[in-house]
Amino acid sequence: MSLLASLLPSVLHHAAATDDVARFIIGWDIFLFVAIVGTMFFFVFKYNKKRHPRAVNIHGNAVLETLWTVFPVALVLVMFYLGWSAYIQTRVVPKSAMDVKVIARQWEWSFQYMNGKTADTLFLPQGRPVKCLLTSVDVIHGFYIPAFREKNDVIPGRVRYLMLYPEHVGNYEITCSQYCGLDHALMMTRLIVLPKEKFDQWLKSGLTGEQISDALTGRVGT
Ligand SMILES: [Cu+2]
Repeated sequence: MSLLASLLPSVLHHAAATDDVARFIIGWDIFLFVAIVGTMFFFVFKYNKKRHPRAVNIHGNAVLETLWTVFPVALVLVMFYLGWSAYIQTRVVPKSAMDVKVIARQWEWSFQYMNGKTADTLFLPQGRPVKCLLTSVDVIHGFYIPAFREKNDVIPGRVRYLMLYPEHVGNYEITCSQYCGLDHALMMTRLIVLPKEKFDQWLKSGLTGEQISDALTGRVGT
C-alpha cells in the first residue's frame, strides 16, 4: 500500500483513479529531482577547477535540445490527460443520480433530500450515484470528503455540484476545506453510507440520524 493510500484510505474506484494520478506525478517528480540534482553534482565533480582549470564553451547539440524539449512536453501532456480523465468522472451526472441539497453555514452542514427531509449527517444509499447540490447561506465554504478524494467550493448565491458514488457501506468524514471564520475547524460532520433498504427506511421514517447510526454500530468504516 502506498504512503498516500495509507494516509488517506480511499473507498471507491474514482478515488483509486485520483490516487493513480497522484502516484504517477509524484513518482516522476522524485525521479526527475534525483536525476537533475544527481547530474548537477556529477558535473560539479567532473568539471571542477582542479580537473578543468580552463573553461571551454560548448555550442548547441540538436539531439539533446530536441530531447529536452519533446520529453517534458510529452510528460506534462500525459499528466494532464490522466488528471483530466480522472476529474471528468466526477463531473458526469448519470440519469440514475439522486439529488441531495448540501447547505453550508457558519459553522455547520445540513442536508436536504428531495422529499423535504433534512438531516445534519449525510446519509446515502449504497450503490446509487448522488449529485450533491452545494450552496451556502453566508460565506465561502468547501465541501470535502477525504475518503472519496472529492472537494468543491460552496459559494453563496450559486449552486455548484459534486458527484458521489458510494460503493461501500461505511462512515466517512466530511469537513470544510475553506477557512470560513472562527469555528471553521469544527465544521465537520459524517457521511454514512447505508444499505439501500436501510436508507429507504430512514428516508421515509421519522428516525433521526443518531437512531440510525446507533443501529449501525459495528459497521463503521474508514
Ligand atoms: Cu466552512
